[in-house]
Amino acid sequence: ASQVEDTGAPVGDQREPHDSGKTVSFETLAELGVVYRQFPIDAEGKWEETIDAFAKERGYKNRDQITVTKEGLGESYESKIKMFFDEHLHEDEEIRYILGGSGFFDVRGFGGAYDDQWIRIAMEKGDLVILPAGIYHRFTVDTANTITAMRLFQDEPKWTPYSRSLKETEEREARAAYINELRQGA
Ligand code: KMT
Ligand code: NI
Repeated sequence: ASQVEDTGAPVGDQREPHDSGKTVSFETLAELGVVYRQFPIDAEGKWEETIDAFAKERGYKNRDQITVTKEGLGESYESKIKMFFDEHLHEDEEIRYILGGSGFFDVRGFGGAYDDQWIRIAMEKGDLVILPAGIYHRFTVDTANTITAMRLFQDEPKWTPYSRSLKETEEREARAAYINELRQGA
């Protein structure tokens, strides 16, 4: 994966790379509380033990799988991917491990050089990302239109997306806690 900055609103097809040509460091991601790891998917299946160990260490007791494809979603495909691409936050972490296909997670910078700018994380097979609770983000498939991801979570996941467009997100506990953490880390 590579990180690229994508400053603008999506112009044209959200699935296009929209590559600004600027590379964002992993350090910048880490400063936003975003964890990015690679656990290559090997033919022998060793990756499963690696993921099990990682999940155990972080207390992710549960997991499931999500597949986003035109075939799988049929009529609702276009509306579904537009939904994923609406800027939002959650009250829990969002953990995704890519089992196949590819796509982009965009996260908003906060403070410093990337304040309120989109940072695009290109995700492919073997990539894992943890988006902290309270971070503004969005997701899209790329032009290949297919991705399969493992979703990891602790207990009952609180994945309700709170759209930034509704304006109340700034008042949310998870947002306040996130910003507090960033300030303490700075
Ligand atoms: C989400 O919550 O936006 C998703 O899970 C998108 C698909 S996961 C690659
Ligand atoms: Ni989300």
